[in-house]
Amino acid sequence: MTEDLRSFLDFLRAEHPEEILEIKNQVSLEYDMTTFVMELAKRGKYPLLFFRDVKGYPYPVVVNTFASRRRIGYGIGLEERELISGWKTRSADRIPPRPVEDAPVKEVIHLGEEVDLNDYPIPVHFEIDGGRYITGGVVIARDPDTGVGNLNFTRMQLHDQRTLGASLHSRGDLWDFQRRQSERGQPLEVAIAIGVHPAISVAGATNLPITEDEMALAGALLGESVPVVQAETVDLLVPAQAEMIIEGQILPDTFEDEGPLGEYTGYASSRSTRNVIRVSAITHRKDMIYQDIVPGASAEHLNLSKVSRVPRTFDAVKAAFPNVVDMNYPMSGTHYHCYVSLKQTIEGQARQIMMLIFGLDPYIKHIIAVDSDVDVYDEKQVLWALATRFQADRDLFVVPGLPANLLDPSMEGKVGAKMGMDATMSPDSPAVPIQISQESLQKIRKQLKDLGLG
Ligand SMILES: Cc1cc2nc3c(=O)[nH]c(=O)nc-3n(C[C@H](O)[C@H](O)[C@H](O)COP(=O)(O)O)c2cc1C
Ligand SMILES: [Mn+2]
Repeated sequence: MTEDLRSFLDFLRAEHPEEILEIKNQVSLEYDMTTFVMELAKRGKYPLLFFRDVKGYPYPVVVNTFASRRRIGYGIGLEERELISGWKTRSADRIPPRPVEDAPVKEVIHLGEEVDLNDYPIPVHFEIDGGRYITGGVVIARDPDTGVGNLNFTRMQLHDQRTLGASLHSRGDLWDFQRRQSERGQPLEVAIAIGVHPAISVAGATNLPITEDEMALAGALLGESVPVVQAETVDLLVPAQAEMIIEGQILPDTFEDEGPLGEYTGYASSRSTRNVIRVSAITHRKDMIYQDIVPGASAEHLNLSKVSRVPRTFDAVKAAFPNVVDMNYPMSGTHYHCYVSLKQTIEGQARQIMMLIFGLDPYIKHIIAVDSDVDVYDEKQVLWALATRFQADRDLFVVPGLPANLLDPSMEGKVGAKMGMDATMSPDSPAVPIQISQESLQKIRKQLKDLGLG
């Protein structure tokens, strides 16, 4: 496995050059990188983008790292198809980080007054956004009571040269640490790692129980311990091979307006906990690469969260119903849709499974259950099953008043409705799905290859 972001980029250049697109033209810090990502997505293209020349800054910027599931797989050593099943095995044996002396991230050190966040290519993504946002930073912190470490992704707005705004709206572990420190009138020390190996980013987007440190999950996904080094101004260990570290404190009693930011729903959100981070140090490599994640409903923002969320639900569903075959949270439904396939053994089972998924994942709003001949990753097949195996008066159910994601702009109040659609074929249905001849398929596939259309 590769050991840091830059060796991962070298690996892609050498082994999978189609996965990386280098842009030599000058781009502006405002909007251009987002536009590149969104326009390529419209064309069905999701390469990692390496911007050599960002106007006014000496550092290159990498975006779209997590936009393809295949590339996330390359990052953590799993085939795209194994991302769900392999996750469980790979994440089981946690490997704690290993303190080292040699830390490229300390090549340049700025302390106190010398710190200026304006010196780094922190972009503005959308016109509606409140300003420049750090979106690709992994926030490292420790539980103030137990000392257990934590990784987390949080949007951070650049307020001024030494101040960032943050929103801890998803009420994760970082939010809980901050809440407890704030009750004591104490700040919470944080370090923000920018430009890290994909295994660390994937671990950062994972919600482990508060008693478990995601840095040890990063080690498990990497297959070896993450090399870490003591931060300069806070009592935290940070990835020694990161491109950049920002150190600081979340203040206990200071709040400032933050937002809006284009969120994964495809809408701008001003919902914010309005936290303030006072920055005390920045360290980075001399020739650092800045890593950004395009927010909004971008493939990478959505994929990075889904890569650990789907296996968590799938494992629990599969433990109760081994006849569940596959599960997909499709990109088109932001975080609110789920397609699940199963080999139904008793009548009503698809409904039972859908109820379980609603119980396990409060973000899920609409589920389509299909038979195992339908590929849940192929939206056309799922919608074909809905068109041909589903009757709304018989196969649809709605459950009102369940916890839901508060960023859903269609919600009124704090609870939402759930809809299950059973698009599995009834056992007595006389319908026979048409299939093409397997023998002919083998033959024609060869011919298509010869024609350069394979
Ligand atoms: C790119 C990205 C951006 C995110 N931004 C935020 C954010 O601004 N605020 C927030 O509360 N959660 C955000 N999340 C979700 C949390 O990072 C995620 O739930 C994390 O696993 C929580 O970790 P923790 O419970 O260990 O603190 C984001 C996730 C991703 C992948
Ligand atoms: Mn956590």
